[in-house]
This record gives sequence, C-alpha cells and structure tokens, in this order.
Amino acid sequence: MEKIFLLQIALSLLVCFPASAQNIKRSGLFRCGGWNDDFRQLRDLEWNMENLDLGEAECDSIRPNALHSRHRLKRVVLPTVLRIIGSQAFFACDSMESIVLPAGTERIESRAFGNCTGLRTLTSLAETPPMLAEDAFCGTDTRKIRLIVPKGAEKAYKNAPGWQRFFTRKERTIYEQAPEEPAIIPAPTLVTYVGKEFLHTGDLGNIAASPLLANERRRLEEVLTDRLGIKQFSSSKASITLETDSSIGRKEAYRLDISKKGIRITGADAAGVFYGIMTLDQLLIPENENGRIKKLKSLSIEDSPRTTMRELMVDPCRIFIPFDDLKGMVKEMARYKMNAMHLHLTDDQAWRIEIKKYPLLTEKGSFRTGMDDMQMPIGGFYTQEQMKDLVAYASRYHVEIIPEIEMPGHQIAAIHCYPRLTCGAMELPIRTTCGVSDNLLCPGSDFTYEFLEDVFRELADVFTSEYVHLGGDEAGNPPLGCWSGCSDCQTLLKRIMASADTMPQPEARNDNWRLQKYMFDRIIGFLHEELGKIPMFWYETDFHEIQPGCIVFAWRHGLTAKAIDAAIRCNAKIMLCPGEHCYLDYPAAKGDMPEVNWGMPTTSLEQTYSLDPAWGYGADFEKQNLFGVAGTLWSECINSTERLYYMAFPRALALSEAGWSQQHNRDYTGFLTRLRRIAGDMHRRGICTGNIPAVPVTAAKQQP
Ligand code: TNX
Repeated sequence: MEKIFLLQIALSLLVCFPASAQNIKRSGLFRCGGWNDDFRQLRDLEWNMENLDLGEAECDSIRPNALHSRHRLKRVVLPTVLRIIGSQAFFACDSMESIVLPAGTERIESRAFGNCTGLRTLTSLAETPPMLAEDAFCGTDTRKIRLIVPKGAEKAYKNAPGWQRFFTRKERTIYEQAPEEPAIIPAPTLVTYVGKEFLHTGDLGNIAASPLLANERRRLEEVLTDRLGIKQFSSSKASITLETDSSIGRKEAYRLDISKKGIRITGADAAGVFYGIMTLDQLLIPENENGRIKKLKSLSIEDSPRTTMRELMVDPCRIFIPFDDLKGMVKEMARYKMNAMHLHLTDDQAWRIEIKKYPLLTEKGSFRTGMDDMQMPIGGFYTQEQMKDLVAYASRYHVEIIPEIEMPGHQIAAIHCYPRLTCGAMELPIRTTCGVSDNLLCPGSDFTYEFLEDVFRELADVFTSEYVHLGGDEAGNPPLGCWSGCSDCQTLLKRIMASADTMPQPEARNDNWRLQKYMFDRIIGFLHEELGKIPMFWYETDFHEIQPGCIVFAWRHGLTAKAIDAAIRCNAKIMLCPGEHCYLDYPAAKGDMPEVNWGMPTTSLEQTYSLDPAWGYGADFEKQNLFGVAGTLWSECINSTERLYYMAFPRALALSEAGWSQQHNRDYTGFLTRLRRIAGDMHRRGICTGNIPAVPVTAAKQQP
C-alpha cells in the first residue's frame, strides 16, 4: 500500500511538471506515417509547442492530420525537401500567421490549411505552382492572406487551378441550378415532383407564420440570409408559409411544398416545422463557394422520423469541451435532424458541472494533468448558468440536453473530492489514464444517496429534459470486488438477501449486481417520484431486469441482441448505440486519428450507415421498444474541438439517417452521393469532418 502511495506521489510530481517545449527543432531522419510517428508525437504530446523548425528534417511530406488543430502553434519552418502537404495537415492551426512553402512543394491536399484563420502571409518558393486542392483553404478567408510567389511566376499562379482565389478580392455570386436529385440527409420519406414548374428563389422574401412559430420564423430567416442573401423581409415578395397541423403525422413530421408561387411548410408540431426548414436549407446548398441556387423545382416532400430520439453523446470529462463549442455542435447536429445531446458530465477523470452544495466537485475535481501519454493540463467545468443557457439555446434548434451522472462506477473524481462516497472513505487521486477503476460509490452508506439526490435535485432545475442518464456501465463486472470488503455493503447485502421482494434474478454473476440493483432501484424511485424524470442507463447483461419506466442503451459489442431481448421481456424502451456501428470515438479507418489509442477497433462510415435500428426484430419491436439511436464520442483521445467534429462527422450523418429514415429509402451509394454536396457545404462553413469517401465510380456514372 505504502509503495503504491509513494509511486502515486512520484507520478503526480512528474505529471505536475510535464515536459513540453515551446520551441522544437528536428533535423535528420523523421518518422512520417505509421503508429505513433513523429508527427503524432509532436501533435499530441508537445501540447505547449509554439515554434516548430523542421527545416533540416528528412521528411518530404507532412502527412494527413500531421498537426491537426494545434491552436498554440505560431510558426512552422517546413522541411527544405518537402513535396507534399497532406489533407488537414494544419487544420485549425489558427495562431499561425505566415508560412513558407519550400521550392519543391508539388501538392497541397484537401483542407490542408482549413480554418487557419490567423494566416496573413503565404510565401511560395515553388516556381511551378503546386497542385492545390480546391478546398485546401476552406474556412480560411483567403482575401486576408497576402500571397508572395517567385518573381516571374505570378502569371502561372494566377492561371493555376485553386490559386486564383488569392488574386480576387471581390466575392462574385455564382448562380446555380439545383441538383437533379435533391441532396437531403437524412433521406426523406417521400419526394414527389409536381409538374415542370420552378420557383425563382430571387422572388422569395416574405414569411407568413403565427406568433407561436416565432422561433421557427427566426430559424428560417437565418437560412434565407445565409443561403440566398435575403436581409430584408417584405410582404410584396413571394411567401414561405409556416404552419402546424397535428393530423399530418407523428411528432416531428412535416410536409414541404414548393410551387412557383412560394413555399409552404406544415409541421405536425413546431419541431416538424423546424425540420421542414432544415430540409429547405439543404435544398439551397450550392455546389460552389459563393454559389446560390437560382431555381427550385416544384415538389412536395412528406417526411417523418422512424425513431423518437437521435442522439450524440459527448464526453467533456476525459478532455474538456469549451462551453461555446457545445453550442456549435448542437447547431450542427440539428441540421441533420438529431434531437438530443447527451452530456457525460462526470467520470473517473473529472467532474464537470457546478453543484452548489458540493463546491469541491468543481474546485478540486475539474482539473488534472494528463490523459494517458498526453501530459497536458486539462481543466474546466460548466456553471449552472451556462447549462441553462445551453438548454435554452438548444431548444431553439429542437435539441434537448440530457445530463449524465454516473453511478456506481466512473466516479473517482467525485470520490477524490468527497472520500466518504466510497467504501472505507479511501483517499483516491483523480484518474489520469483511460480504463476502469475498481473503486465505486458505496451502496451501503446513506451519504451516497444523500449526495446523489442533492445532485439530481440541483440538476433538475437546470436541465429541463425529462430524461436523466445514470451511467451504470462497467461497475459490477467481476472481479471488481470493491464492495466485498466493506462492512456497510455486506450488511446491506444481507438485508437484500433476506427480503424476497428485492431478490434479483438467481443467475446474477455475483453479489455486486444485487448491490448495484439496490442502488439503481433506490435512485430510480427517487427520480420517478420526486423529480418526475425518466431515468436512462447503459445496459449490462447482468441487470436482467429493466425497471419500469426506464430507457436502456445497448452499447456493448456483440451484446445488442441480449439487451433487446431484455427490453422486450421488460416492456422497456431501448436506445441503440452498439459499438460496432455507433462508437464514433473509434477511428474510421486503420491509421486514422486517433492513431494511438487503447486498442480500439475501427468504425467505418459504411459500418455506421449499415445500422438497422430494428436489428432484425421486426415491426412490433420497432413500435413497442425502439426509442432511438445514439452515437458516442468518448474523448480519451479527442484533444481538440476540431477533433471532436472530425470524429463525429460525417458518421453522425449516417447515424441520423439510420435513426430518421425508413429502411427502404436507404442505400449507401445514394447516401455517399448526397453526402458529397452536404460535406462540401460543411467544409466551406468551417466544420471539420473526417474523410469523405468517394462515390464508387460505377454508381456515380449511373447518376443522372
Ligand atoms: C466504455 S461505453 C465506456 C467509456 C469509455 C469507452 C471508450 C461505456 C458505457 N463506457 O467509459 O470511455 O468505453 O470507448
């Protein structure tokens, strides 16, 4: 025990003073590519790096994602022998003011300098203009960048594809035709073309909506301003009418009619109207930067969701997510008709939400140094005021915010602040690595319940959603024996065993499950009765029983059928987020970010797309039990907001289609075709995504 303690002190001393230099010079052999190469080390381990000199490095390519979202990086000297700058190599290196491209630079790939908003001077020493991807500078205003090229090469640059943008200071609108087939994600239920007429978008400019739809009117104004440049709204222009009619379908259903006279959006409720507006927004996405759709075909779209909840879970515990960035994510999700953001607010590595009665949780529990081999300071928490603001903001986009407070495991940060929460009041350091801790909340102590109830009571004032997530994962997996040596737990266990009522299923693998069930029953009862909330939790197969009125999440690889069976048996609702399809924290391909991880498998875009939320269980299951789909973004390896987006998108679009669209309307090639246009728009708006796979050539040829 003592030895472990000394080791912990030594480790914490080490991590208090993590070695990361501001100035780094590398020369000679440089490992580019492969697991944990030199770029990964610079990007993820040298968190403090501001100046990087690779001038003398033997490295002819800056590989894809090499220095992705290193916000502190100010100055980079590129290798003299450089030829290629890979995709997203400097994405969001927004402190970088200038860069010099060496004379041998041949190619600059997609989004290599995306979101480099601080860039002011770009000097190219290459006599022949390097091949420049059309979107190499997406999200970066190239009008603010001065391009310096070798004497005599100006003309060549002016004429070279991609480089013209540096010579034009004025934005010229490019008027475009809408695509033959509308590119809508998630795919709508039914699109019908009505005759051969068109609506000229230039005629639009009036919105007719009841005061009850004031919020949706605002959203529509935003769309019309962004897509068509309309800033003034007047009744002399053609109208877009917003209205509700509950008879048109289930919650969130809508109908969108376009004729030469105007547009009508009818929602089953305000959310439906909002989704009609989001569909219209996608119909207006141009192909080009500065493009504007000139004419829309007369058509009618009928659409409604297949499942109730389409959710993304984000994890600000392992690595903090700045408050404003949560808002950005909410707005982006809503475009694809996702309607819930699940906030994982507590874990072994941090506690991230202000609780007034327990101030130490954020004072002591929200800061640490290090996430596995990334020895950087990680701190931050959300105040209750901020969370109220987020809830209000998200509701404008019809997204609800679901808080998660884990129990009984994944709670080391809280235990660190209030040791009485665990058996024997052990003093535990906050966890700085991934993985699962053996220490749990103590189910045998009254303080645990007092604490949890206080926390949930405070949260009920902040989060208006009727759902609250209780965690429940990875705590009772044998051989975790934290509770076996605790006299309070053992006394409680005897009491449970003596009571026939609370006796769990006999197959339970060990007594931990009896204790966990007791704890869940007690908190679920409190949430139901005192706060009127619907508890959710991660399903573990040993639970056997799902308490009435709760929603479970099927998450473990290979165990979805067992979770579904339990949901059917207990007449419970279930969210599908099976690891095979929905773990968006896993790399999308081998070697993709995060290159170094705890042994994650991959989840490709196609794998995410292939999720059928009915899981082969048929219409009854779908109707009675299926609640929705969720994508998880555990952040052990996600060390910037741009990387959060990189992992989330485009896979979240595939997930939204799995959760929203009817199975018979879905096909992967069609999705990829639609994705191409939508992803182009995301990139131009500065939204970071992972790779966008090409549409298979044979399929692309068949497109009209
Ligand atoms: C398992 S999924 C966990 C998380 C980890 C994740 C990493 C779940 C309910 N628990 O604590 O962050 O794996 O993918």
